[in-house]
Order: sequence, then structure tokens, then C-alpha cells
Amino acid sequence: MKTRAAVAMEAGKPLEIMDVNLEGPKAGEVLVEIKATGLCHTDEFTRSGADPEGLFPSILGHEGAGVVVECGEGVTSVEPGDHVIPLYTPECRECEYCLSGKTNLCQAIRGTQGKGLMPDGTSRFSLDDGTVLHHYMGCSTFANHTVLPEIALAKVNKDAPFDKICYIGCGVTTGIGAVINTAKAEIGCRAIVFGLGGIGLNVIQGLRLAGADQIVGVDLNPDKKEMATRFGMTDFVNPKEVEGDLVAHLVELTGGGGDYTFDATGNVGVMRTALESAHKGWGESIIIGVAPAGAEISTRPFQLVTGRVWKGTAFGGAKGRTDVPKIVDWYMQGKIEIDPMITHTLTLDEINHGFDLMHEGKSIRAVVTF
Ligand code: NAD
Ligand code: DAO
Ligand code: ZN
Ligand code: ZN
Repeated sequence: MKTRAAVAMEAGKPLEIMDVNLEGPKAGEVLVEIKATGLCHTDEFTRSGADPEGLFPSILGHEGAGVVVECGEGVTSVEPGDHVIPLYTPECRECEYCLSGKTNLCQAIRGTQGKGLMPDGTSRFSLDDGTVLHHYMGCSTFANHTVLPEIALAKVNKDAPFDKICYIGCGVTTGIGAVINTAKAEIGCRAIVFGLGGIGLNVIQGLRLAGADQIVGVDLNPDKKEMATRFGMTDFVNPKEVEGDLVAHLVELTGGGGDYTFDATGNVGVMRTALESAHKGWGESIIIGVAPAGAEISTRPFQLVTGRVWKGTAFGGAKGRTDVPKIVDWYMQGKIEIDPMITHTLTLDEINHGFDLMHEGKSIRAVVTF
């Protein structure tokens, strides 16, 4: 079939909107009509050429929601008409990682997904001249239709609006999951969140959900204060306005340091500040941000000797097929909010403008609807 897509032909170039060829689903695969997709910083990281593992040409996008159109042979967990959220972290429930109960990093299709291919080692997308288009993060949601493995689809509530729940495909789950699954934050804790963008705001609402007593937000951009306060931030710190040492300031503000601190900036200097502003003896610092290629973190080992813990999280530690439907239900029940964070809704033809808004710091989430 033909479908309309935004194609990343070359690194650093704007996406090109065009009709592409899409082969139907093979065994274990599912054809999905994408109804909405968010634009995440990771898409921009790859589009810009900064991602050393970026493959071109490709169809980017990994934060989508849509409807199952057709199932390949042997598919049992979804059927045409089901509403689904694609998962860049699949959940096969059979591999060593899934069965460990210790991680969400299912490895069932890791090799081919990283090469921009479906599990059989081929792509379903191509151009009329025979050019093969790579899949992206196993999702390729910047297309009106895409094909995914069954294990990379979370079946969700049919009443949920696509243009909001697409954000659960990455940002919402990453932020809330970092609090609930990775930090396992408890009622009454004190926390510090570095970076109040699309991820940090969701860390904040995760902390509110967990019953944190103090939620300190740290950002260089004072415009982020209003939205973060709306989502539960209790104290705002702009490092540019702190006289003296930022760590000392944060430790004093939290009465000894954060029980949990989170980096949602991707800046390795901030990651160090986050670790060192965690409470002596027990504070845990969670790295969410993805640092530039080749970047390294450092601290004095004595920071760990004296009880601070450094951790990281991918997709908020969430097991997609199990946890994502629950997060959609939380949204439908009003336990979490998404709508105010969707600051811009665009057409596929306007997708490059969405990346401009991201660079200008004007959007939390821009969403493309089909
Ligand atoms: P964003 O650009 O919307 O937000 C980043 C925020 O950090 C901005 O508000 C910015 O002003 C602030 N900031 C930048 N430098 C700062 C500094 N030195 N001190 C304080 N604040 C600073 O980005 P986002 O969409 O929220 O993503 C945040 C990070 O999370 C990115 O690195 C992204 O790649 C990563 N990410 C990780 C996962 C995961 O699974 N681990 C998933 C999605 C995104
Ligand atoms: O299993 O080795 C692996 C790969 C896991 C990839 C997890 C993605 C990490 C988060 C990247 C940013 C997502 C938008
Ligand atoms: Zn993302
Ligand atoms: Zn698995």
C-alpha cells in the first residue's frame, strides 16, 4: 500500500513529506494506522545528525497512537479495530530480560530494531525507485501507517483521545515511570528535578502522584516555573540566580539533600550536581537525560561511599504491554494530566515547524495528527 510519511532523507535536513510504499504485516506483525504522534527530543537528536547510530533514509517518530488495521499470521494479542500505542521498548514476556523481573529492557528484537529493520531483517518501507527506508526505534510513527511487531504494541482504552495518549508512548511514561518504577519514591519524600521540559514535568507529576512532600524544580529557563508549579513543583531554583554553590543551596533547601534527584536535561554536569545534591546516606539520583555521544559522567567516589546511589532509567522502567494501558487508564480517570502539556497540534505537512518550536523552547509537546 501507499501511505503518507515525513521522511528523514539525510542527517541535518528537514523532513520531506511524501507518499511511501508500505508492505503488509508478515507473521507476528501488525499494520497500524497512526492517528497522532508526538515530537520528542530523541527524534530531533537523530534528525539533526547528532545521533551516532542514526540511520538514513528513515521514517522517524516513536511517540504514537493509532488503530490496528491488519494482523499478520499468528498474531493473537490484538485484532483489527483495537487502539494501540507503539512501544520502542517491547515486551515479549519470554526473553531472559523479560523473565528476570528486574528490567524492562526486552531484548527479543533488539538486534534488528537497532539496525532500523523488522525482526526478519528487512524493512516494510520503500520508495518507488527501490530505495529502502529504515524503521526508527521499531516504531516510525511519522507515517500515517506503519508496521510493528505484535510484542511492540500496547492495547489501550478505545475511549482515550489519540492526540493526548500518544505522549504516553514516551514522555509521560518515562517521567512518571522514573519516579514509580525506578526510584520507587514513597509518600513524604523530598525530591529535586533538574530540567522542567517534557520529561521533567512528568517526573514532577509522578512525584505528586507518589505523595512527595517537597518537589524542587531546577531550570535555567524561568518560563518553565509556571507550568511546573501547576504540576506539583513546590520550590523553583534557577541556577543562574544562586549565589555560591548550587549543591550546597539545594542541600540546605531540602534539609539535607533530595531523597530522590532526577536529571532530565541530558547534561553531564547537571547529572553530577543531581548526584551530589542527593541526601547523604540514602539519596538516589536517577539519570533520565540522554547525553551527547561520547560524553562521560564523573564524581568523587566518596559521594557513593557515603551512601548516595546513581541509577538510570529507560522508558521509565515501564514494561510497555503491561504498564502503558494502566497509564492510559490513569489519564482517563483524571489521576494524571496530559492536556496542558500538549502545547501545539500540527498537521504532518507542518512537522518541521514542530522541531523549530522545540528549539525555540516554545513547546512542551507538539503533536502531529493525521
Ligand atoms: P526539554 O528540552 O523539553 O527539557 C530540558 C529542560 O532542561 C529545558 O527546560 C531546559 O531549559 C533545561 N535545562 C537545560 N540545561 C539545563 C541546566 N544546565 N540546568 C538546568 N536546566 C537545564 O527535553 P525533554 O524532552 O524533557 O528531554 C529531557 C531529556 O530526557 C533529553 O536528554 C531526552 O533525550 C531524554 N529522554 C530520555 C528518555 C529515557 O527513556 N531515558 C526518554 C525520553 C527522553
Ligand atoms: O536494550 O540496549 C537496549 C536498548 C534500550 C533502548 C532504550 C531507549 C533509551 C531511551 C532513549 C530515549 C528514548 C526516547
Ligand atoms: Zn521520546
Ligand atoms: Zn523480552
